[in-house]
Amino acid sequence: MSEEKTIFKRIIDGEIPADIIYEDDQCLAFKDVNPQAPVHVLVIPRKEIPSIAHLDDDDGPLMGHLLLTVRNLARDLGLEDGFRVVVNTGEQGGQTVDHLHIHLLGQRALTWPPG
Ligand code: DGP
Repeated sequence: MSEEKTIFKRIIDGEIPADIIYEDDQCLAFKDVNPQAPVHVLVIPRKEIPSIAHLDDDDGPLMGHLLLTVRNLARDLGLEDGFRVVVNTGEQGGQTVDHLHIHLLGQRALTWPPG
């Protein structure tokens, strides 16, 4: 795990721009730069947690808040026909940014299994 600031921490700190659609004291949500669906949003905690594997036991309320934020965004973005929530974790999980993030994908029929 790198000690350098991640790209998402730089977005949190306002050092690089992002298309932020929601933020509060615990998290922010912004459009993925490489969208895989018409709606592709990332929800990230302000707290620097590298991945789900790095969660502390007392991060439960924060994770609940992130999922409720996903629910609210899905509602606000008109995803009433369904959506997918993905949290890539670690090298084999396809994680490329070492700051925990939840992908919210929608507005197209998503297939299963994923690649
Ligand atoms: P993952 O593979 O789960 O670690 O997904 C990382 C996602 O982050 C990927 O879909 C592309 C997105 N991403 C990477 N860099 C940036 C950036 O600078 N801005 C935005 N908005 N998204 C980024």
